[in-house]
Amino acid sequence: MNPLKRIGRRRASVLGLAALVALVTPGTASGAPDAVKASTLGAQAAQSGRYFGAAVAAGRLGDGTYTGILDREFNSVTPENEMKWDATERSRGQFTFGPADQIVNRAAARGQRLRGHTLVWHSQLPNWVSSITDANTLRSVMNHHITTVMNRYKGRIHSWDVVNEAFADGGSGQHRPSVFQNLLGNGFIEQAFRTARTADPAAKLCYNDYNIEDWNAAKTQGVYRMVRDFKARGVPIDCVGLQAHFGAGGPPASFRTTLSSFAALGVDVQITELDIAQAPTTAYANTVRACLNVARCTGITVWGIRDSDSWRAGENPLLFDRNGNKKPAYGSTLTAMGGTPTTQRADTSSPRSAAALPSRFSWSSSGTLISPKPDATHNIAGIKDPTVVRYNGKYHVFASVASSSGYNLVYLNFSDWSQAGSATHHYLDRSAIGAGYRAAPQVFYYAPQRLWYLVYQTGNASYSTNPDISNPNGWSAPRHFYSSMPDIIRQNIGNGYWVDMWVICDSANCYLFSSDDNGHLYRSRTSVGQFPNGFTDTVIAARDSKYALFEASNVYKVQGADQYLLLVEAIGSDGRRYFRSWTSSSLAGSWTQLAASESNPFARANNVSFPSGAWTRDVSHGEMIRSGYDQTLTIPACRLQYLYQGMNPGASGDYNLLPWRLGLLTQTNSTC
Ligand code: 9MR
Repeated sequence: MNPLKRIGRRRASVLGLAALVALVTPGTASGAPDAVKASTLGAQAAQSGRYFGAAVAAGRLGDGTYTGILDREFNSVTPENEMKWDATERSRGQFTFGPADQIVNRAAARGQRLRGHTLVWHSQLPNWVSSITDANTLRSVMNHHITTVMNRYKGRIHSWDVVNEAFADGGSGQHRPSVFQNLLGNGFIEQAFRTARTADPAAKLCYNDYNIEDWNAAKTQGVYRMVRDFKARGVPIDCVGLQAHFGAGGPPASFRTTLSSFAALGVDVQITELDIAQAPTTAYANTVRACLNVARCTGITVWGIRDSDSWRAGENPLLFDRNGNKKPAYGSTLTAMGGTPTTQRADTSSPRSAAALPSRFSWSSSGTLISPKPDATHNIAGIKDPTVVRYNGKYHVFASVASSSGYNLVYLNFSDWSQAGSATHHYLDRSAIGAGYRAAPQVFYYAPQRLWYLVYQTGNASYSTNPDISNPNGWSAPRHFYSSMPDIIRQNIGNGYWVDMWVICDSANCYLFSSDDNGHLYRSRTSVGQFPNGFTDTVIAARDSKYALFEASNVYKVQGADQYLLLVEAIGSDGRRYFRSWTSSSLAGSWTQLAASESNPFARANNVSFPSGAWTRDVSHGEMIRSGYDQTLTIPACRLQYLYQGMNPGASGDYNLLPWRLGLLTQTNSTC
């Protein structure tokens, strides 16, 4: 946004509809927004509300091929070994969380969900536990272990394997011997689940095992009887994990019966460690189909990414070969979920390779959620240009505050939207950010430096950093990204203003987008290693007429899809603000129209319903609710939400004194 004397609502409204039609290039949007075929596993699984995950090893996170596939294909992560007892509590009471934290923090920052694996297991158990001989000691050690590990990751793990592999192989259908079984008896599993429920009441608690896929197996029946008994007696259990380590024949014929029989007990089922010897296409497709056919089968995890990452590497059981190429089973898996595989090449070069987002949008708006809170020294007229991340269980919102004396910034946090109105407003002119013209903030966590960045406009593109997003006093003094306005902007800006700086990074580069209120979107580049320094190579990333490509651009990575989303605010034929949208397969690529016209907008008064009253006709400068919080700016592929500024349609007068307020759009035509 521009803080100076600038185009007002009335001036914009002189644009007639005919003029607008000429300004806006024709959209490519076609028919209805129904069933979208995604081209990655996670995005396609999300179409039915499921996840598609992978076991991840902390030691491989430095391998770019590995993380490239992980971030492109998977929306859930299970630490392969890092949360096991021998990794987390090697000696009694001494907990080590480094490698598990690495996986958890990385996944959380990218919006990937997490499975916890595993709390109580006879294997990978340190000697000091297996050599305990006293039942009371073991019980207290087990409870302490469960509580400490679950507390560490509370709120971040969607499902925990509380007890792993407690049943014996063969025909007995009974528990296997273990130190837990031997000292605590059959009740140890129940004890573990009860402790787990207390430790993290929000996590789903799973019993996880192998060779329980065949309904006719004694082991399956033993587990089934236990779950039935737990449900009958109110012992907390929410899910059964079927590991699904299959031979080349794939799942047994009764696999779907097994899944639906467990589900009928009132628990979710999840395929937790899928791998299949030689990865036959049909075997993978059959496994996936069995899950899709059971409503309570909520997700699938493969036990590794490339064959060379597998604990069964000699059997090549996974979906990617050792070079990271998709194997035939990848295609059959994606197709079985209803997705469309793309060729390897198209994945990196075609701008249309992923269709994770629909081409039409409809929204429902909240009423006004956030209004100015003037104090003795801040006589605020409008609150504007919000940026938001969800981190540590809270929404953290930064916004511009406008008054007759100009623009500065405000910060507030709250745990849910119903609390937004009562949150305290912290004026950031009291921090080292200082007084004077600072506006249009953008916040993100720059993971390589473990620092929060607030990017904003000051006439230049500026930023401050803070190790703790929740500390309003922790921001550093402003620094500039550029020594002066890049030449290409100077040459094209005309009578416009240089506004709305926006940073987004992929694995190699960071890009800084900005607008000139004169029909140009600019893009500069630096490397991830050099950021925040070195922004150069400024180019015009998109151009249109002044009002069709006005300002307030947002650029996001669509989770699980080979797709980026660009939003730019436009001024419509009615003089009202709205958003147009484009997609690209690369941040440096060209942008293809998605929903980009007045009749098919990304978000405009004509595709927004206002159940609690039409308090605005403008859908103006805002920010998407992201699925993570890091510099990749990842958003979900469905059920989008957008925090925006709107205002009383009757308001007029000095632009800086307009009564802007914040509200939240929620997508209503999501297909997943
Ligand atoms: O994949 C894991 C491998 O790296 C470990 O060496 C092994 C040690 O037991 O555990 C593997 O994962 C197992 C999982 O935790 C439980 N189900 C069986 C998996 C394959 O052995």
